[in-house]
Amino acid sequence: MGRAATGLILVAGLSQLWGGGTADATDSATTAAVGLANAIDGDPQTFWHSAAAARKPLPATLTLDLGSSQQVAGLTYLPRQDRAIPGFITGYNVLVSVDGTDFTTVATGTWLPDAKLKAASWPAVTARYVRREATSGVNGVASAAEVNVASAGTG
Ligand SMILES: [Ca+2]
Repeated sequence: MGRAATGLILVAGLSQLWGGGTADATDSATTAAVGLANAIDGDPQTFWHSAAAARKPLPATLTLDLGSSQQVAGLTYLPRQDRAIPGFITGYNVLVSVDGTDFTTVATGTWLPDAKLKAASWPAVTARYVRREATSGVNGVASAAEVNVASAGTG
């Protein structure tokens, strides 16, 4: 279990779990170079990128399957770290679900268009699926170097 710079306690072992391929992305054409796995591989230098804006406008979603229902209270988002800015997510929703079908919005907000670690938090709920929906981003696309889920805040 790690503690992010955002004051959130990250759910243990998720990068390994997601690295196994249980994460799912929708509305996002991915290639090997910019695939979803890059957002959950624990490496800040690799990133996921949504499809070109002209081909598939935002929102772009990235849905994480935690493998089992657990307490979730936050999400961290590390923007791309390669000094390029397209895809910095500036508007987001976070939705959660216990069954992967019915999702409830737990957080909505905006992030500054820079490369610093971002976070969203909400009152703890039990969920298996956490979906980060990018509603706006620099150049009309979304990218993410790392996305993680938190089980609780640090108070
Ligand atoms: Ca990465």
